[in-house]
Amino acid sequence: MPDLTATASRAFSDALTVIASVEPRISDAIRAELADQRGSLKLIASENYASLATLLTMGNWLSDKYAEGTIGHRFYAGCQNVDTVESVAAEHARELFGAEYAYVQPHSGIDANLVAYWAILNAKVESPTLQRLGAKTVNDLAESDWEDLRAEFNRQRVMGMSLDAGGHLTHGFRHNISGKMFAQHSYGTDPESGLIDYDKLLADAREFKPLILVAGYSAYPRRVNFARMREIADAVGAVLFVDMAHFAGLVAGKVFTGEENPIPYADVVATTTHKSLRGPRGGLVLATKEFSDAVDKGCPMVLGGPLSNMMAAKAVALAEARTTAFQSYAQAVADNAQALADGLLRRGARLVTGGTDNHLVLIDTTTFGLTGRQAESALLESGVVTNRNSIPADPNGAWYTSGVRIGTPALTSRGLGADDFDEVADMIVGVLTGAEPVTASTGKPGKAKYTLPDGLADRTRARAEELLDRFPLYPGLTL
Ligand code: DSN
Repeated sequence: MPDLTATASRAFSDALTVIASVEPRISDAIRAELADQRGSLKLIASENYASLATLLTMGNWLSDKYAEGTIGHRFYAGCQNVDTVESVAAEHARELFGAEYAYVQPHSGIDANLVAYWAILNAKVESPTLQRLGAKTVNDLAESDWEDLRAEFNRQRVMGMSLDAGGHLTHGFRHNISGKMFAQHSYGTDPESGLIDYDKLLADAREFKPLILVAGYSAYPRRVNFARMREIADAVGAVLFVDMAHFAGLVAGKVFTGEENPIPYADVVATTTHKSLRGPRGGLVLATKEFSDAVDKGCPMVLGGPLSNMMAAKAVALAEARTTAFQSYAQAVADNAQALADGLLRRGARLVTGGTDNHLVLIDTTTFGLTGRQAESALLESGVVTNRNSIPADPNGAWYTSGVRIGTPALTSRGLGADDFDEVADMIVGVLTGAEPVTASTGKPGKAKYTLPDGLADRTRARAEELLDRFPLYPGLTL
């Protein structure tokens, strides 16, 4: 077996030489990004490190081909190779997740969610306009019918988790198109436990009667019972749509099984491919046969032409996710999150829901006297990369926030284990304990500025670098 890392090193190095001959600032930025990623403690819950094979798949001639439409039914000639790429990626997605149908064209998670929403409207809305026209899908409508249709679709209802409870913008938030195209109602979490209260959710759903019940999250540190979600959707006649962008890797890696696996329960599931799934930046949609025709209309109804090079990279990453090595990785992601939560709690941090059983923890920074923004900045100065995040009933709003979200997928890819995450917890609590908010010029508590004791940031950064030196990113990659 040839040394594939040495081969990849030559490939990347040669590619950078070629790029530098045209625009050296870009090749420099690519090298600098690798250095940044190597040297910082990357704890953003939605980030990861794709494999060298996945990265190499993105830069090639597939990028130059237009291929709007679907496999075997394109609006352009000469798409036979794109058909192969898309078929292989979809086959891997179906088999990996046990789904009836997979659509691998979405360019991002938001795109995937929009395709899902459009497909559900398309398949489910009893529209007088559509009935009047005897049309099967909205694609058959004339321009003059669109106004009536918009009014009818606008009355449709979506019910998703609120942003401050951990839901995503696309689950009906008022500043996202999902909150504009639908009437929306958010469900929160129990004020005491921070957990989803399924009985209350059922009662709310009975009152609101959504067309679409959305399950899934970006910042909820717990598993969801999708069997309960299915029961609730059935009780009110809703379509169950699951956004598993954050935990797709834990589903693929068989950490979330039984009632924690959304695929057997949901009508439509969307995900990104670059978070815990560790693939290229992009999205995909899984669906039951009932919704497959409507999902297949994603491009050009919702999406621009598919990025064939990215679909190829999805195929490679999905093939990797079908291995037992990936299953071990996914289990380590969850085990490491547990170790991180235990380490933070033992050192006095308050965590939303009191802990975690997925890949992320959410620290309530108010117990350190800090906003999320101050905590995020103090940690970043110390070489610890996290992101600020709202917590339930957040007193500081969505910009400053009162929490930081911390995830284990990226550093687990580098090989860190439970003891290492305990050390990470020690660094985080050290910085948050040392940071002091700076009073604003108005005399009110400041929300952005902070101070750190002399030397704390440098000492923490040195500790982080020492830890990371033991876990090289892409071992053997000579760049
Ligand atoms: N940006 C993703 C996240 O950080 O969770 C969601 O869009």
